[in-house]
Amino acid sequence: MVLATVFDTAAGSTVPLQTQGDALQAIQDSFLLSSSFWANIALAGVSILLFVYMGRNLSSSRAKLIWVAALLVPLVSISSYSSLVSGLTVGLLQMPAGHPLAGTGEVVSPWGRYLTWTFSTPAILAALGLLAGTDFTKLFTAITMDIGMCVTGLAAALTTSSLLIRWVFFGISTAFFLVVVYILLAEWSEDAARANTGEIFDTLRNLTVVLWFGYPVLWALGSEGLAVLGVGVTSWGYSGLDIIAKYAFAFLLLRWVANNENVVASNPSVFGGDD
Ligand code: RET
Repeated sequence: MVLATVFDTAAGSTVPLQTQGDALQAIQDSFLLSSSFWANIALAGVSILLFVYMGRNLSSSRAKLIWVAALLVPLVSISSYSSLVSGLTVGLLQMPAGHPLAGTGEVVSPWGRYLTWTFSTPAILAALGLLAGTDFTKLFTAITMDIGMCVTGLAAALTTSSLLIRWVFFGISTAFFLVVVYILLAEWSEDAARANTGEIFDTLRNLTVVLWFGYPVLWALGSEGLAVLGVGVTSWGYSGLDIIAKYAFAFLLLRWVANNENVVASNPSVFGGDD
């Protein structure tokens, strides 16, 4: 049971004040939740070492840029999961009326996930866009829409005033997401075919599109949405998706870049051209 500090309001009523210690206690009380964080800390650590090793012989600046973008993914991840497991970016929220968990007390919300996706997903898209040899306009569009998706996803998770507003933010986030999917499927696929990276791009694009659709589905079914799944299962769902969408993705990408550096080195510059 979580012990909340209480503070007195001007009107004389008392309001529970959550501390980081309360969140940490809630995490430590749930094996499912804490293991979903620790598994990713361990995997991110191994991935960082492996990816540094895999990029050791790269020499062209284009290949190195893709490598840095791929390396950022586990670097952001280890920071993200360390903040989650310490309770720093985990909240205890009272869900609004109408939510299935309304009135059941404080619901553990690992909102730090949505915040740190703002940094990790642009790195994934940068790596994919560079691999496809796309131009600056399309890269900028994909990344800014993706940031819009993450920030409005964070808003959906943190809104406690109204159930409707939670789902409105979910809808806005989904709209941003669909723009990203369109760019991946329609624009970058063509760019990659022109840049002779079509085969590996298509594999990574399919992996990305399929897995990324899992995130909103999990949000809708999990504790933040319809609460068909509990907090621990939802968190493991995200952690499982992360393991493939981040570490397996970056591994496949880096392995290909290390073996085909000459192909990416001859890609047109993302800042070049007049479009
Ligand atoms: C949310 C909820 C609102 C609607 C949508 C979402 C999509 C999230 C996605 C996350 C991908 C995260 C990755 C992280 C890697 O570090 C925010 C869950 C559309 C697509 C790949």
